[in-house]
Amino acid sequence: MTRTLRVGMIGYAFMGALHSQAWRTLYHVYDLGADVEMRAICGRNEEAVSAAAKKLGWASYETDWRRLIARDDIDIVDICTPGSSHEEIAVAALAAGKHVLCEKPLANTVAEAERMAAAAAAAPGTSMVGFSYRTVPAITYARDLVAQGRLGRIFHVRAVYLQDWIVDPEFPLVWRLRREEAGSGALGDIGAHIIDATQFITGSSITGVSGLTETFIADRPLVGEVHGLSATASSERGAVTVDDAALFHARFDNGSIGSFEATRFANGRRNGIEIEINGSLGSLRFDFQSMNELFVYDHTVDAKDAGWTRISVTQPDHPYMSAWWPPGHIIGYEHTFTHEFRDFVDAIVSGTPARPSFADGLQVQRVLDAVERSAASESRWTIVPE
Ligand code: SOE
Repeated sequence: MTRTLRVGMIGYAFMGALHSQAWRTLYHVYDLGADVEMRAICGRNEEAVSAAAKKLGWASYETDWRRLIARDDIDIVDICTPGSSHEEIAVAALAAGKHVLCEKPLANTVAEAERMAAAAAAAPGTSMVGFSYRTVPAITYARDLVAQGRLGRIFHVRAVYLQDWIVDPEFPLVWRLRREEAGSGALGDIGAHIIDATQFITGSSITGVSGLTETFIADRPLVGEVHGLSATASSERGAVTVDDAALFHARFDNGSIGSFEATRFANGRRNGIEIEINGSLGSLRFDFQSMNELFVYDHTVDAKDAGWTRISVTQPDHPYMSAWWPPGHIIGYEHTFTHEFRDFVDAIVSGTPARPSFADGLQVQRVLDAVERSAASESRWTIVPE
């Protein structure tokens, strides 16, 4: 008899809608070792969450996450809430014997992440943190190329994650701009992605950083009313308590050095992720806005014939692509969540650890914390004399 995995998801904003799409698609696209049912969605506002259940395809809804994780018809808890609630929900769900998928970053602090990783290590359920860009086929293929030694010794890691959704100083003070809910700003929200993705691609860990953060707009109008994914501004104002941008240098344990930039003020860059790795035998370059392509430079070719190869990562034997369409029929952002959930369900069915694990999420949290401590100290900051 085929096993059924019944999913309960907490949150219904952007990530909730995106995860719903992936849960809806997963079962139809992959031959999983289990049936997957979208059993319940959870949110505090009953009118909004009942409408979301209907619109996003969930069989029922709850208004209290504690009731959701207590249900014996829920096997997987999918956490799509602000980071301030990740630990409480994940630890309770793991203790209730559930499998837990938690959106990134794992937590708002290292201490929270340590407790979550310890709970995951002790729990019977499978757990994973949602660094979805790992499952962009071109990024997984980049990892394969590095692991095969195609780039040789790695010298440079270069990564940016550029957004511009809060350039308007009157954009309201949403939860991502408040430390008590988000933990940090661009650094933890999108900087976490390029930290995880570059460590994943290189198979190497960041061992030290030197950081700089900036908050360009110090206060904003408080949120008035929230309608779906948008919010109106009230007449009152509040302080922005997180970074708007973070830049940092890093050393990796493979001896390479890295430069990173995560900002929400790159005006004109909506969701720009660019990664370049330079090695002794070649380089690779990835641009999320052309996410189905990977540029590879082979240094071993005669200089007269050397150049960048533009690989269309759409062949069936490219990572994850066998599930979709014939070569050249490209995929998008939302497909990466179907890939992520396929990996999670495979791990549950096979009883093997899922990656990225909560321990992986804790390591990223430690890098984030190191960048913030470095930026706060500015001990290495050298003033240019006038
Ligand atoms: C906002 O920056 C955000 O929704 C991130 O939180 C997601 O992780 C990223 O995939 C898209 O942008």
